[in-house]
Amino acid sequence: MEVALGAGTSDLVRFALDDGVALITIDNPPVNVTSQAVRAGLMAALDAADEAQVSRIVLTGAGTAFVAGADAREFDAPPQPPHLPDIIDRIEASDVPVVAAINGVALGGGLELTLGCAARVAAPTARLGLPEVTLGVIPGAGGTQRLPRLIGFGEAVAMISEGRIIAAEKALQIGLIDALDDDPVAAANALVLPDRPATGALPAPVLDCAATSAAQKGAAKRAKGQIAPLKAIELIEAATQLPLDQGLALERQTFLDLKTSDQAAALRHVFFAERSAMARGRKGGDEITEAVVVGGGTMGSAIAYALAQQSVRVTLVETDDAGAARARDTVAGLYDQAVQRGKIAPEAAEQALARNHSFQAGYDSLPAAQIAIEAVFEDLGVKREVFAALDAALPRTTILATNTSYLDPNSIADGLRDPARFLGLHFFSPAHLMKLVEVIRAQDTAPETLATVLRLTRRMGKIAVPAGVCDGFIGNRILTRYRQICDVMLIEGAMPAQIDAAMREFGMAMGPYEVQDLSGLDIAHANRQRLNWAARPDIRYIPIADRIVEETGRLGRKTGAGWYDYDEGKPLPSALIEGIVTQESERAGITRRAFTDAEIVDRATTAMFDEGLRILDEGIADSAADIDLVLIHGYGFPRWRGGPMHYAERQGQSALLKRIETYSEADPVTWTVPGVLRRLVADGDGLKTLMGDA
Ligand code: 3H9
Repeated sequence: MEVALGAGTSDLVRFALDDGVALITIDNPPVNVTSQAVRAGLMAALDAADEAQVSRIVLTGAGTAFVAGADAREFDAPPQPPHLPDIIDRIEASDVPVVAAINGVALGGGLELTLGCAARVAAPTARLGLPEVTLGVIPGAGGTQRLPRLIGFGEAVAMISEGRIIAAEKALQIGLIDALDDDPVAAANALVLPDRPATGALPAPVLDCAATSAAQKGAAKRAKGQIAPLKAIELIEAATQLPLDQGLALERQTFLDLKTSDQAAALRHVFFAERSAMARGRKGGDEITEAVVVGGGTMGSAIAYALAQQSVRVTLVETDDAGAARARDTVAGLYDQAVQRGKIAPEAAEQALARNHSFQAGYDSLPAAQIAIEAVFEDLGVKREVFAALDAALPRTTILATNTSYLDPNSIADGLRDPARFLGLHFFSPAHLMKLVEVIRAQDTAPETLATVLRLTRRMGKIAVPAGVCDGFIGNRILTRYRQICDVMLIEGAMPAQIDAAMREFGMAMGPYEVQDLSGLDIAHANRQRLNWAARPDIRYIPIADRIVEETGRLGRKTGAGWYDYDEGKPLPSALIEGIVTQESERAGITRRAFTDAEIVDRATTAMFDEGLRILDEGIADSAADIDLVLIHGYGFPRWRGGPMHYAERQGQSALLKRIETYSEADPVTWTVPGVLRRLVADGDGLKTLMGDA
């Protein structure tokens, strides 16, 4: 029997009575987060249960989730009562046993709610965890104190410091839940309660120094620079010493401090930016089942493999039989890797290769695919020939996509029967692993074309960022500017190793010169030639990189040397390169000066922001959050800094304007003040208005 809760409560929490048992259902779609209204509803439901003098309370979630945690959208504001810890304390102290019926994900505050309960039953499909550190906070409603009491120090410290989410079966094995059942509500009703005290009254966990040091090492590797995992480890250690109430108070204070930290703000920003990006794939479009990929190199093969993982049948086109056979080997190699990593059984891999892939030379008898993706050599003439052939061989409705990184998609599309079904799909290598794809709107791309492609990329689990046409689109355009600023710092006094170390310390996955050595110096060289940088009045041309390519033939790791010398793979500063750098300073009449690491980071990140602002202002990117996603997922920008736009925005627009003005006074060619920034500061509008962020 459903009972209405008191006035002032929303219907986000439902209350029903059945044979002396109260069923409390949290119904806050899509994932039942514990917003203020839910918390108020829970308190009202507990009041109603008291009043009805029930013998048991069963707590569950509506839909497919139990509770995904606290509502992260509320984290920017001061916490509003009733607070989750108070609800959990009340549940734990209740004379009437409360049993959690975990019907789906129980994460963060959701799992903490269940830890206050007398017992937990979960559906086999449920997943459980305290992933707070991935949002830059720690469990703030008892997780660091109760979980180690329940499952032991070692399991708890690993789970919480990594933010690891586990399957229900594993949860049963480690004692986190008491039973598994397809119908957790019925099972929670019937469960014989375990004979043990409330979780908070269990003996303090026993410190395990080896587990602590493994967790600290893991955090240093996986989450370098991040505060939350280390704080979480400290709190779990504190649980071994402090009585529950003191441990909880310490945890609460730490949670509240971290909640307002820069790192938490950055990680929340990225979390919501990713959700918005994925949501684009839910806006219509057709389902793709049959694709053609042209070009069986590393990129084309990986794209074909990634498509096939979503049961798309892929025909890979090469120029001749030998090329088609090579492409087959490359794709088979990707399946082998998956087998080696235990992701797929050998027979299943063989079947998938046979079922989902075919390889052919030329364009005869192609299937009527819904999409064709070109991944051939980066040459306008070659690409145009490919599209002319595809246009002739495929139905008029087939979407045609180019995987170019730098060429103008509008020129590639020139001459097509129907340019409305043409666009760019800029995958990042290795395409089956990298989550980012830039989806390039060419001048005639139709909205339906975009919708179908975004639906496909969502299915592939990709973070798809739409972008307009400009040189390098979003990511490579910002990369070019970043590298250019670094080269300016080289000629003015820094050395590659210092810049790399400073950017790595900031959190970039690699420094800019290390990356060039890895990817090859010839690509950027060819781009500078193509854009005629040496003769451009709007660019302060620094000849160092071109001299390295042209005079020394050092193209990076593939030639055994580049910006660095290599000793058995270990990069070492090169006297030859440092000589070229100082020679160029002299030639330009520059007295070299020292740069601090902080200045290097400021200049590099301000340059990325400056270029990003122009990209936004030109309408190339749809939002600042999208730019952040591109840099984080494609270029190693630290997630916990939120991306270059978010990172800059936290510094304040006036400070940024002043900084760029100062740089520009000294070097007006490299630095011009973006008009849009002046406008924002003059109007007193926050950068957020321009950024249109979540
Ligand atoms: C916490 O609990 C702190 C406590 O310890 C202390 C409290 C005092 N908040 O990902 P999806 C939205 S910290 C607000 O697309 P899926 C999401 O934005 C929290 N909104 O679906 C999206 O909205 P929209 C600890 C949230 O099926 C929609 O739900 N918990 C939150 O792929 C669907 O999400 C976590 O860190 C949230 N916490 O995956 C869990 N979570 O439809 C974070 C989701 O408007 N969440 N939304 O775009 C997840 O890992 C995944 O969202 C989940 C579902 C696995 C739940």
